[in-house]
Amino acid sequence: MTQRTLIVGLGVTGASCIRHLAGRDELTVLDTRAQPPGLAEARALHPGIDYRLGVHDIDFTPFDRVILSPGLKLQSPLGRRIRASGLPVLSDIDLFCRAVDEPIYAITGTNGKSSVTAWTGHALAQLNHRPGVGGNLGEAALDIIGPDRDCYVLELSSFQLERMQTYPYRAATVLNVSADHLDHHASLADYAAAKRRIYRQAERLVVNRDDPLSQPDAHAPGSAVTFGAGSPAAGQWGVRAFGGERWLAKGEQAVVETRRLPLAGGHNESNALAVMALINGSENGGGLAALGESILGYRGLAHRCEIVGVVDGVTYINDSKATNPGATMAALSSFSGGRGRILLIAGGEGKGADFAALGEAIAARSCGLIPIGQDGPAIAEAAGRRAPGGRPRRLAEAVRQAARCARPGDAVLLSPACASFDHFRDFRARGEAFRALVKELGP
Ligand code: UMA
Ligand code: ADP
Repeated sequence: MTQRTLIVGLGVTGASCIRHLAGRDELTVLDTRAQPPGLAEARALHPGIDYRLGVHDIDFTPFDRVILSPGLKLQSPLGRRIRASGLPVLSDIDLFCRAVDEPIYAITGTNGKSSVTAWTGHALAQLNHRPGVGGNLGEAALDIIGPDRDCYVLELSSFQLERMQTYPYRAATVLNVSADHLDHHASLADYAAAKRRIYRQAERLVVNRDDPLSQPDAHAPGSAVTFGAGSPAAGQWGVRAFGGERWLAKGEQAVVETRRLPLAGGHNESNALAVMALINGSENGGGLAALGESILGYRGLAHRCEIVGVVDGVTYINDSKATNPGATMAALSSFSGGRGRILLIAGGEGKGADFAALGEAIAARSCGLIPIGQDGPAIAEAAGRRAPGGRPRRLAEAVRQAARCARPGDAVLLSPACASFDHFRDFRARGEAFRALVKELGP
């Protein structure tokens, strides 16, 4: 029977839902924006759909179900009305899970989701699988479905997870949980609980044993395997010394020497362990040795601890995707201990974050701090530095100041701990601006 479906939101997700359901369901599309981004294409391809734009309420009685885009807050007036309507509320990921039979690897966490999703996709391809890779990473899940795929790797946000009904994954992980999005979620506990929903029906739970907020609820039915920084117990993933070298290991078995990993930093050791723990058992033969090799060719994503230039002996690192304090602290740990100082450029839109722990990390390393944007001064205060007054400093001024202060051997690290929306379209635009500013500095 034809379902009468209300799609709420006409961004990347809404547009993918229209493509997926057009011709099957009777569709109505609602967006509170008068000109949502997917409108022109949707109208051209699907003129028969009923579009309700620039509205915050409609009569819900003609519908059988609602597909709710992740960007629309459940706590917004429209979100509340939808939930009060009594209609089943689904996400695009529910449609995805109903549409595919292949194994799904699902990844969430405060930091490292995109990196681990892309890395898992890379490793599966090396192991002769044909993965589809997408979700919150950028390409909507429904858009990556294809006849050639033999498995899928999905990055899932807390916003997607909190509005989902089904979680049928081959393996799922919450990489870590620290404060983020507290302007959307009622509390850190609520945010963590939304993330842990990923474990509800997963066959295998890949659990960060070092992170208290990531632990699955006692009634999660799947089998658990853990990863973490220390020496692993039998069957678990961790880091061990063999012959004086550090290795990523499964129990007693050495798998990959850490110095061979393509990406630096303790957080990338943790990410590599998560990738292998997710895939282990789906190697297509070759066992742990093949699994270890499969992660080595990965080159990392732009805007995550990416070296974008060395000018006059100073290394410039673009970590624009660090949009919360946890990510910036991981970057500080990765680049500390070198021969020079770190000059950290941080600030932007703080999303209600508490900067106390980041302030301590900056103070403990006595690294230079150049605050930018709306909440840069709050980070300076937390680090015990003089908070600049006047108008918020722009990135261009910060890069020029860093270049004047830096000495050969130092690293200038853009790792803002904040969203970019006070001065940029998104983190990519901020990272590209940084790259261009570094290029202007010299050869
Ligand atoms: N919006 C309205 N009115 C509406 C519907 C949406 O004003 O009726 C606003 C939202 O408040 C939001 C914006 O429109 O500010 C976009 O919302 P959306 O749900 O249409 O977003 P999409 O374009 O579908 O993109 C979403 C994810 N965005 C969000 O969750 C905000 C994208 O993740 C994701 O790549 C895409 O689906 C495909 O799965 C982006 C993101 O920033 C990268 N995610 C957050 C993060 O990673 O921290 C969670
Ligand atoms: P997400 O998709 O969760 O935002 P990304 O892979 O895009 O994650 O990385 C976002 C930021 O988090 C980057 O600054 C990156 O260097 C940092 N990061 C990556 N993995 C981790 C981790 N395991 N722990 C802490 N920070 C991390």
